[in-house]
Amino acid sequence: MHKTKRSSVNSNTTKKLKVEDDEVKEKHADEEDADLAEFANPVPWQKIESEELDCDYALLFPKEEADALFRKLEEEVVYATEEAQVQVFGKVYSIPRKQATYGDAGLAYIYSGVKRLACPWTPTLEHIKEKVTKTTGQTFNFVLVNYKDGLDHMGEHRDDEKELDPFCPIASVSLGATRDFIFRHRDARGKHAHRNIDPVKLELAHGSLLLMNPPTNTFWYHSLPIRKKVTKPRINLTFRRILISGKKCIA
Ligand SMILES: O=C(O)CCC(=O)C(=O)O
Repeated sequence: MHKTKRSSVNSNTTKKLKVEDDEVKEKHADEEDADLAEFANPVPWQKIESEELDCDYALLFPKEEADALFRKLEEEVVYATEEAQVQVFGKVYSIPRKQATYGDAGLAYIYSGVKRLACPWTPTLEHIKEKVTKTTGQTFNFVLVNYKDGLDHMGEHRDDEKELDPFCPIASVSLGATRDFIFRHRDARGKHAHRNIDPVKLELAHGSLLLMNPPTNTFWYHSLPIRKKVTKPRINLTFRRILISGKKCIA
């Protein structure tokens, strides 16, 4: 009897423990699902492919959130006071846009022959970086911020500096006016073109994320042409991962 009673108490306790155990397991499973859901493409991706070009495009932020991010970046980002410049074949040119660079402490990036030191992340840049990381599973330690209106543009170039991690995509977030964005294969551009490969033309919308996956930037140049009819401004953020072993990356 005693034994039976004990065993019945034990059995009740075991049942209770089992119910609690199941609840804990369920809670963990829910948390895991939520984590996975964040990583597992919460946005509908569009694949953009061509020969040696591999990009993914998605609307990352809905309009209202993108509007708020634009406003916050307007308050937080401090653009270089001196005229932004690039160096091409040893010659220094002014560039038609405002630029700023943010990133992890001590990082610098040599871009078109000009060294740019990273300012500490602002809260909004950090927030956008985290969202990009959660969506893509990739980590970034640097961002180049470009601010443009319709007359501002960006000439053809590749983001292929040796300081960049060659396995990490460049993640380009656009806020503000929609702008055309054009890729041209290195063998099909300029007077030395020797192959017939169609350019790839995209529109980068407010709140969008364009992922330029390797080896895109080895083979394809990209540019943002002038669009005089675009009167509204645009902020573009290109998140990058700089290799920190190279001495050149550290200021
Ligand atoms: O404004 C853009 O979308 C282009 C930015 C870009 O090409 C770059 O930062 O390398």
